[in-house]
Amino acid sequence: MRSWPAPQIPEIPRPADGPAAVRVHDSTTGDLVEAAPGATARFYVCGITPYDATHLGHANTYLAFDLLHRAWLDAGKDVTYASNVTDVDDPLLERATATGVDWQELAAEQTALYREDMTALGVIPPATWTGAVESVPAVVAAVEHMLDTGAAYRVPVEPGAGGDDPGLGDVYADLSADPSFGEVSRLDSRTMAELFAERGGDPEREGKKNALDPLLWRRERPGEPAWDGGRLGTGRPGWHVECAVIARDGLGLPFDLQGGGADLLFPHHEMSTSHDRVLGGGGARVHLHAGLVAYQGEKMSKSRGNLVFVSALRADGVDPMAIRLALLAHHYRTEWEWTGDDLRTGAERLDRWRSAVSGNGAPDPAAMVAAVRAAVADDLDAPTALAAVDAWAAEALDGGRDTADDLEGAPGLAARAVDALLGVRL
Ligand code: 5CA
Ligand code: ZN
Repeated sequence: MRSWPAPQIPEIPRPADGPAAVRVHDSTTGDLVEAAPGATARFYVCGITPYDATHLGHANTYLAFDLLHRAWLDAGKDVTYASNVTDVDDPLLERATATGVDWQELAAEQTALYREDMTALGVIPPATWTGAVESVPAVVAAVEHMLDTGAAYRVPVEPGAGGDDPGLGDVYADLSADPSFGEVSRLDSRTMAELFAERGGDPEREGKKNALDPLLWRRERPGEPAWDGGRLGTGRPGWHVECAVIARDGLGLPFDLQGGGADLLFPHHEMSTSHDRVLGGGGARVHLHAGLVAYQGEKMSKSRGNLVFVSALRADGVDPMAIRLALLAHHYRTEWEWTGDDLRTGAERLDRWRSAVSGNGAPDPAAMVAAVRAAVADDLDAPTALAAVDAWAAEALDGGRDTADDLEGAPGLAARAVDALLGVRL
């Protein structure tokens, strides 16, 4: 898919003592780890399912990974970012049916809106951005391979399903073919069973070998879109294998890091990593998850409908940089609840920072820039980074602008650093 325009990342002076190691919280072990210790960084962040996009929970997650992207670029790494759009899946089709719109139109319109929101928020786009629909031939080849190697099996479909070839069943992954299954989330079997049922799984489906075995290929059903599936028969891809294949094709296997909101650790990232493993290359070495944003007392979610949209705030005239600052004021791993105060605080901070960089001179920002770098490299600690800029801005504004101690060119240096490291354009 065509992604959105890349923001300009200003050049800023490199630290004299070399780049800091960028450490993040590995969801598997809970340890702080250097996810990309070498000269390159290859990462995959699960993209949107294009309906009810882009709410502030989505934006919060993508901003967290954008900070990581920027930290890696600042450390001089060659970064490759891949992502997807789940542009065909049960919840999207259900929403289209419920609202009487064509599912393709819904997906296209919401994907376009997401693209606009990401551009406005200054998020660096993925190098490869692949739709589930685009990935069908690659998914078919992968699932055929899994069938051939005994890592998948067919489950008969109900009468009326299966198009011209009802004898070919739906295809499920056989998790027993992967002895490492469970190593990503390390959950006990009861929690796995609960989360699988809650998050799109079908533990009750008759004919499965194991209740947790995930769907790889869903045969054609009356009224549902379907694609040529080669030896699989007509149908559409399962969710986890879609991300497994898109990440593999965008990055190669294994790759450094896979991320998303905390709701994706299980089953989604557990399953997609398992699929990559049986496809022969291992999946992400590190998994990273952002905390879920709540609103009105509950997780902001499409199914509950308690949503605040980036596009609605933009339409109200809110500066996207104020939204960016409102979200970055919370550490990415915390679970927090959005209120009107967040936006007010973000807008006030943006005003102060803009005032601070609007004179000819300002205090030397070198220590502030070092503090921002250190904070971001330490598990993307944006609140600490914002506090460092706040302190510098307070000093710049204290006693009026352009005092004798000021350094000429300091406002520009500070503005470029804030833009490069935090993605806030002043
Ligand atoms: N298309 C799949 C991933 S392959 C999907 O989960 N789509 S989504 O539209 O539901 O969510 C997009 C991203 O936003 C995911 O990383 C998800 O974990 C994250 N997300 C969803 N709701 C919230 C929330 N309330 N707070 C933070 N992140 C959220
Ligand atoms: Zn995904």
